[in-house]
Amino acid sequence: QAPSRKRTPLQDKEVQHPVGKNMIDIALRKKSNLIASADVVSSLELINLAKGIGDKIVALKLHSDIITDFSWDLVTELRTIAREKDFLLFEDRKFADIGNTQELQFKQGVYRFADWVDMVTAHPIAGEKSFDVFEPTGVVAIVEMSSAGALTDDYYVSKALNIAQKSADVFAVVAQRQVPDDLLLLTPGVNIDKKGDSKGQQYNTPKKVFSEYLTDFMIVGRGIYKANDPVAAAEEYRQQGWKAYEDSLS
Ligand code: 5FU
Repeated sequence: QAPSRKRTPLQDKEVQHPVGKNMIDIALRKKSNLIASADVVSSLELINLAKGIGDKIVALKLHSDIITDFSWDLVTELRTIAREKDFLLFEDRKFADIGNTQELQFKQGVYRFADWVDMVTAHPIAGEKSFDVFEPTGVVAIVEMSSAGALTDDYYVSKALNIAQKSADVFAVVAQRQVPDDLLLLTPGVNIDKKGDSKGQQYNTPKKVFSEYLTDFMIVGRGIYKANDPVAAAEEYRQQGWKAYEDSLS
């Protein structure tokens, strides 16, 4: 899909949510629109990764339920590193239930995300009111998925965007296309070297997502944490991503 509008620079975006504003401020301070997806399964790997790449990223995206030895010590340490290195903690929980259940999953249980994460992902599948349980945590609505055969077709995406725009807690969406300007666009499925994996993931280059989708932030997982040198890889993605963003301004 050819971009129909010019990109609005990050500093001119009309994002009202404090977490969204914070993301933009961090991006401009660091010249980075990189979100690293830390899909590692131990606290030690996670802490090492966070310390190593923390100053190159805007947010560290987590799947807390894959961490074998998840603990409150881990949360405390992550929060300390996030403060020192100036990035946000982003739990990719992909809530997808009725509001009451999501509230319990968000505030109770082992993870108690409400107590420590800056932003979470949620599917709009259960309707607008299901988003009302996350305040003041920022919500990133999943309106389109990167994987082959995803059910998020044009009809779903337009209905999902509608819900995202109506909710005051949603400041960003995950999608593989340009979205309305009042939402930040976060795009996963980004890798410099690979086209996809054997389980349906599909990759684009940083250049493509910034120039064609006009994404605001790219999400990179294996391209960084599986690299021989994750710190060097994070720097490479940061540079390529920021250059692609700047090129797409003109
Ligand atoms: F919503 C989505 C999506 O549509 N595609 C994704 O890949 C989320 N993701 C997440 O981004 C996924 O759960 C991984 O945590 C990450 C991509 O990791 P990769 O290693 O770069 O493929």
